[in-house]
Amino acid sequence: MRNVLVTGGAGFIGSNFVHYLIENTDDHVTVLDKLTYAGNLASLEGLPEDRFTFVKGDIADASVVDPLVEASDVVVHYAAESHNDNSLHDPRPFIDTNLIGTFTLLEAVRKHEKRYHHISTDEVYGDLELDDPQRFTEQTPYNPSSPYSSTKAGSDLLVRAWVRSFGVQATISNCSNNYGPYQHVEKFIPRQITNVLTGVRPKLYGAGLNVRDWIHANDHSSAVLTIVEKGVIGETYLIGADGEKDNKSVVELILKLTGQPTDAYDHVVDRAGHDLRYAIDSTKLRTELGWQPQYQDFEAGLAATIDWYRANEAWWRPQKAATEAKYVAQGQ
Ligand code: NAD
Ligand code: TDX
Repeated sequence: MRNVLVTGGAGFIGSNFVHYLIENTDDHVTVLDKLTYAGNLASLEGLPEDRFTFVKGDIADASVVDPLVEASDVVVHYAAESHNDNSLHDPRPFIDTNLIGTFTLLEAVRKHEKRYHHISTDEVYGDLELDDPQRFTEQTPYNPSSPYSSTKAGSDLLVRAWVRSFGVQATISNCSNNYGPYQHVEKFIPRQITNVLTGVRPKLYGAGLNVRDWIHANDHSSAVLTIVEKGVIGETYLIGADGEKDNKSVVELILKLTGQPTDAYDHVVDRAGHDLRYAIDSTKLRTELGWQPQYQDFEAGLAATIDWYRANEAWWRPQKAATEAKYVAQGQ
């Protein structure tokens, strides 16, 4: 049995990973999470008490981080400020958590000589043209666009430097856009699902031609566990499931699956600096570590996600009105 420290485990992807670890290993999991607006303890309900510990705290606070890292065998670092739109209006928390927080964790894993896995995003590579036949690979140069993605890029580079300069035993993964249960209603897919469920028309930024490469959060979790167990120290692995869709098609599919007319949405003000297209080539992870995604039917995965939001209104309802009001105030 390993002691796994999961930072950001009360957030969307972190909580999915915690459930996945509990179901697929005999590990003990400790979650360190600051419970910002994006953290929700309800996402961790029902976990077995003898295998799960929750600690409320800030990853940028060395006095909290140090003893937790010392007591762990593996650290998997999900905690972040994660929303591009927020980073355009108030970048400071992105610097504090994504850069200083990652630095604080790296110093602790260096001191205590612990295995570390760093969760990152495909957004560090910037964006692609719609008709570019190439996809992002581990060799693509970094070219981030937003305050969010630049702080994630900076955090990845800190990890690379700590591996090379101090011999830290780390791996990095850069994943494409996730969907699934427990995603905050500020994000694209849950915003549109819960808009429909509350009688509000979905909101598409600009023309809606931007493309995202969707992967189910469970497939992200299985990829991360594969890298933690079989990944080569110092290596980066791209995680993706060949799920490219333009935003307009996703909104139309949500409307179809909820029995609405497929044109019942609004175009709203576009995001500043809006990345056009992300696309991941995950050949390295598949061929070198033998990983395969399980959720390859996007429509079925989206339908199951809609069912989850229908069945779990108590989970998202408290955040919905304030999140939507903030968007409306921004013309979005
Ligand atoms: P999220 O915003 O849903 O969750 C982030 C969690 O981190 C929250 O529980 C929050 O309380 C916690 N947190 C924030 N600041 C903290 C701090 N200073 N100390 C401790 N905890 C703190 O984010 P998410 O969408 O689950 O993303 C998780 C990770 O995955 C991030 O590193 C993100 O960059 C990466 N990622 C996300 C996606 C995606 O599609 N959402 C894709 C690729 C990579
Ligand atoms: O209401 C909306 N309407 C809309 O058209 C919202 C909230 C978004 N969009 C568009 C913007 C993007 O093109 O949908 C797309 C997806 O938007 P987000 O859910 O905000 O995701 P994105 O900006 O692509 O970033 C996500 O994937 C990569 C995560 O939030 C990041 O944490 C991750 O790194």
